[in-house]
Amino acid sequence: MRYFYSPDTCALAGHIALAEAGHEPELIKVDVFTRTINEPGDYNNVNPKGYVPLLEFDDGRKLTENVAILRWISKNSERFSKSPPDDDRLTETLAFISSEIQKPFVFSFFLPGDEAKKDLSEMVAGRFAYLTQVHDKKFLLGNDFSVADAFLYVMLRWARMVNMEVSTRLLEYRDTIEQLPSVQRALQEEGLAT
Ligand SMILES: N[C@@H](CCC(=O)N[C@@H](CS)C(=O)NCC(=O)O)C(=O)O
Repeated sequence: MRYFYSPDTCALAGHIALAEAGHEPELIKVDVFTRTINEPGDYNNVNPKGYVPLLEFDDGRKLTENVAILRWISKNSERFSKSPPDDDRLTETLAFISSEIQKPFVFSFFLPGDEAKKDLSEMVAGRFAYLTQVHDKKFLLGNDFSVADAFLYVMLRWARMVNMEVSTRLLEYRDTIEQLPSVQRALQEEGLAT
């Protein structure tokens, strides 16, 4: 199995989930700005979409999109199958993080125009505020860590990177996740450990 990622991007979520699940993929670092990898050919030949993450199975099949990759990891490991999250809730939560937090976050980083940036980051802050209101368990889907937590953790890293204010509850949640050995391992492998 090979996992194509770029450090501290949304692909860190799948990286953490793979580590937590006990999968040991070969990690392939992609430069998303030049779309190149450390092997012959450019990344567009691997993924015509041009972005990370991408999970490639040993038989050559490829899976893209955070939601699909994270769901695959959740369903294909003993670790997550021990106490599987409700499948509909998992999909709902991953879709929410992907389209309501991750995408506007990325646009706020790269779109020109201060007004657009401000609107988008207010939108993201509103989504974090919503999550603070509705989630009262240790993790997003209950008392067990799920792949959705790996995804939200990465979004909270981004919030820290841009000094976005988030609730104390989410900060504590982020810090709890950051202590997990799988998270520390993925951070180490991406050169992000402090
Ligand atoms: N819809 C995709 C979006 C992935 C995405 O936005 N990836 C970013 C990193 S967080 C990327 O590789 N951007 C480079 C590009 O779009 O060229 C998914 O959820 O997997």
